[in-house]
Amino acid sequence: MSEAAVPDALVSPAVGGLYGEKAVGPAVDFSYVGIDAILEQMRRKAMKQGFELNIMVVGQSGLGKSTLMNTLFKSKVSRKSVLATAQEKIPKTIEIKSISHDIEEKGVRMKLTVIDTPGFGDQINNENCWQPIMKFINDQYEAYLQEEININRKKRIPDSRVHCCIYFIPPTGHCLRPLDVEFMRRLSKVVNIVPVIAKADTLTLEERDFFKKKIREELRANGIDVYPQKEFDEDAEDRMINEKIREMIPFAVVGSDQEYQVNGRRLLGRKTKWGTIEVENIAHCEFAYLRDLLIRTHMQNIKDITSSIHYEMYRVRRLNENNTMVAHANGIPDLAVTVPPPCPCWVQTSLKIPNYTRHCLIIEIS
Ligand SMILES: Nc1nc2c(ncn2[C@@H]2O[C@H](COP(=O)(O)OP(=O)(O)OP(=O)(O)O)[C@@H](O)[C@H]2O)c(=O)[nH]1
Ligand SMILES: [Mg+2]
Repeated sequence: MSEAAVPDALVSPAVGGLYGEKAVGPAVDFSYVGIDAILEQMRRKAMKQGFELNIMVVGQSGLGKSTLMNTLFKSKVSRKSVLATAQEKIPKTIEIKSISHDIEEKGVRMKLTVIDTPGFGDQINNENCWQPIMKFINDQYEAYLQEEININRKKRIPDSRVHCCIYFIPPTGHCLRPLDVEFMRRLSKVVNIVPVIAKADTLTLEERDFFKKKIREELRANGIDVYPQKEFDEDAEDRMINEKIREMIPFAVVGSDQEYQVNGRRLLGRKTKWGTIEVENIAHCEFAYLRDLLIRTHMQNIKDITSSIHYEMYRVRRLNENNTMVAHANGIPDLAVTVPPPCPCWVQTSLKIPNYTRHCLIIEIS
């Protein structure tokens, strides 16, 4: 086909055509295929669809979970979209509750959902107190799975899966409590856990550094893999960035939803007799690092790991269960159904999941 015979509609957007003006001017590079234009197509699609992120907060009563979520909404994440409200006291959380917030910035829409939970481990006997949280997380996976396997499924499945669980550690300055270890060990197998030291303004800088180091050691000793998990680093660059985060975890945070005027600037802070603790100031606390990890640098990765690791394990296990039930109903003995062993997170043992997780992912069940 001669050059003149190319229909207009086929002219690459990169040289005009579909969206722009007809190409005039500099000679076209004939070796150019236009593969890079896929990025623009993906960007347009993502802008239209918007983004969703579901964050859960868990921890002992009074550690500032609800306050921190308000801080997150009112901080630079969504300051523009939050109307000034009367300064009311945050009530005690008594049930698991989801609050969604639509945020728009530079034409990008995001639905941020926070799942607030009541004080965890407040009873005299705290055995199995992690179960309601585990159930909530699994219920969301189940809802997604049911929609996914529906014959007439929605084009876009509503995603209520918990992408990340922020676990609040009390600022004791000593070490993790057995309850903290138990919760994180069990839950880190089904959801991305981001531990934080609550009310960090109650610790001196030395205490804070010591406590952070101690917690990291204890997590390691107990085989608890919190987000960003080493196992899921994709390449050397990923590893380098995530290693820095792993060295900082757990973030020592301070929360507040009260705005103050300091040196002519309006900011979120906690006013004390000796000054104002600015929650977004990294010299005062590590809230900004937490926010950046969740929203600015790792949001897509947090969602990808939820979908390709945690949800996938749930899906494989549930479909295996169904297959086994059908086989039993048809009188087929167990051996005829070749199913992999159930995922460790499901039998809820304290085993550390080895690379075996990845093997689960490639098992397709027809
Ligand atoms: N010093 C200090 N106090 C805080 C901080 N964050 C919250 N508080 C205060 O701690 C109290 C409890 O805060 P909440 O946010 O209701 O705590 P919660 O964890 O949601 O409590 P429950 O709903 O009972 O589980 C409130 O008086 C807050 O103002 C913080 O970072 N530092
Ligand atoms: Mg609360």
